[in-house]
Amino acid sequence: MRSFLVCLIGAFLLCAGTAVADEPEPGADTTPPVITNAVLTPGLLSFEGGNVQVSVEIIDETELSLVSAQAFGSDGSYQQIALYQGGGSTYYGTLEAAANFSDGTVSYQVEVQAYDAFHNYNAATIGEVQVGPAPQFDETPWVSMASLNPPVLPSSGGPVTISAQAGDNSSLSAVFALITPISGGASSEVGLNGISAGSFEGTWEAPPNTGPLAAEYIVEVVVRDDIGQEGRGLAGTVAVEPPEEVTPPPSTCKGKPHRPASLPQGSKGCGTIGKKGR
Ligand SMILES: [Ca+2]
Ligand SMILES: [Ca+2]
Repeated sequence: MRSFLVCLIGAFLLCAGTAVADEPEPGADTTPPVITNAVLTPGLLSFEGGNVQVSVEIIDETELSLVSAQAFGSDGSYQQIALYQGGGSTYYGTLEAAANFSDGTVSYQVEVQAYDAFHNYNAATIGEVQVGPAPQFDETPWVSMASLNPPVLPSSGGPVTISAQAGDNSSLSAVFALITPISGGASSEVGLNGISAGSFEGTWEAPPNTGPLAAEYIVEVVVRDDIGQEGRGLAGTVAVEPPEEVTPPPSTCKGKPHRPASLPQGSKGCGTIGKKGR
């Protein structure tokens, strides 16, 4: 090759007798540069990307005339990397890996080319840098029209139907009602079943109330999506009434004026009915 170029440059007559133009001159360098000991640091980046240091040894027995590096992204990108000679035959450069907002990994193949002074050429893919996927935005699940029926029960308790509309941009993993006694104490959960697209329903069996006051419960509908994000909606409160007071036996004093307690007891005991047994 070189001898051919020399002929073109002006020594035509001297070369005229040379039968094969590609025949190397005595002592000419016919060996391409060697590309070795490549290091990419770091080889793996988070989705935010960043700089990667390229270090590579390019060795030639005579003299290098041109070295260069490129990065080919799996996203179709292309980047020229300037190489600077460090100590000896080591060259350094910087790959700037862009942020990756996709849900897949983007990789960069780094290739190095080198020419020596005798136009011998070599190229090598020296490694790959990976930029991880970005965490994808995922909406929280929604709940609407949470309701319950009936809101008031007799002291014996009974079934309460809880219903809600719910959904998610991806999918739901759980739909349930969380029932919390207002007076304190542990909450309980009741699963809601899908009854039609986006509609859920379940039944909670309210326990009987033996206390002196109404037992009240807060009912919330809780939904979770496939990655555990939670949405909540208040369905309302349920009141279980206290037992009715025991009806006192019919008074024989009905219609008669009650005798003040401060007065001595009358013959028939009227006005003192509440004090029996004392
Ligand atoms: Ca060489
Ligand atoms: Ca979601």
